[in-house]
Amino acid sequence: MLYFLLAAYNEAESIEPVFASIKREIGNGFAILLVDDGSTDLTSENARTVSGNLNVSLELIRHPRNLGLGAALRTGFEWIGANASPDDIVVTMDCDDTHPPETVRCMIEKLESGCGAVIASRFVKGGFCRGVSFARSFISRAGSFFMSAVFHRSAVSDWTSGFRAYNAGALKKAGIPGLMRARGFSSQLEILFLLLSGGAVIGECPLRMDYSLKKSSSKMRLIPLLFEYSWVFARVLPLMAEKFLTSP
Ligand SMILES: Nc1nc2c(ncn2[C@@H]2O[C@H](COP(=O)(O)OP(=O)(O)O)[C@@H](O)[C@H]2O)c(=O)[nH]1
Ligand SMILES: [Mg+2]
Repeated sequence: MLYFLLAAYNEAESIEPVFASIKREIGNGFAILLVDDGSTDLTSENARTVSGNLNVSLELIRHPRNLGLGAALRTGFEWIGANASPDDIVVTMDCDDTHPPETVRCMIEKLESGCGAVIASRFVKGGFCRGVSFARSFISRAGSFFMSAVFHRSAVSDWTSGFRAYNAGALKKAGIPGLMRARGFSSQLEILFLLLSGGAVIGECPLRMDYSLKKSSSKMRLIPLLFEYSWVFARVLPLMAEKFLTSP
């Protein structure tokens, strides 16, 4: 089974285009697992209506209040752990209509060839992100460049893209969600660290992303996020260092 795990916070406007583009691209044989993280708009209501109209299978989980992206992903992975089988595939995407589902085909192929997870990367050949501010683009690129230089054996080029496909068995093997602690956006980095330190092979596919399609405003807050990253680093670095920083 193919699951689309969408963590959403106040994405009412994007629900229809996101569900419709997944349906257009994938057809049948998938389910959407939406974690509505305490939205104050019509995110959940729209999800129910649109999934009914499009005949899409929907599992909706609601947090009573906003707990953060990491907490929502954790809830989603808990559901996957309890309901999916090890061969199932979990795709995480932003619920803001900026992640093109066409990329999923390439991601599934790489999972089938043995990767534990596949990242839709802005920074591999053929990938790009247009419509984003110069400052933000520079920071993501420089951050990922730095990480790839330090952990060059990982072959990861885009450390913070939230558009990923995971093998459900690989998540379990890496202790996800049990070992997840990050509650915010830094959870994406934490998940990758947990997979890599557990020995998973990570693949990448080019992500062609048009950020100007985004309907909601960005919920990413840079300064708190930098603090969160330092905390994730401090916690997981010892595990990573053992595998990636010692001589081969
Ligand atoms: N569950 C949950 N999801 C969130 C939260 N903040 C953002 N998101 C979702 O995480 C994804 C990424 O957020 P987004 O604003 O698109 O960040 P950007 O793409 O980095 O500008 C979107 O699908 C949001 O709806 C949150 O507090 N809780
Ligand atoms: Mg986004």
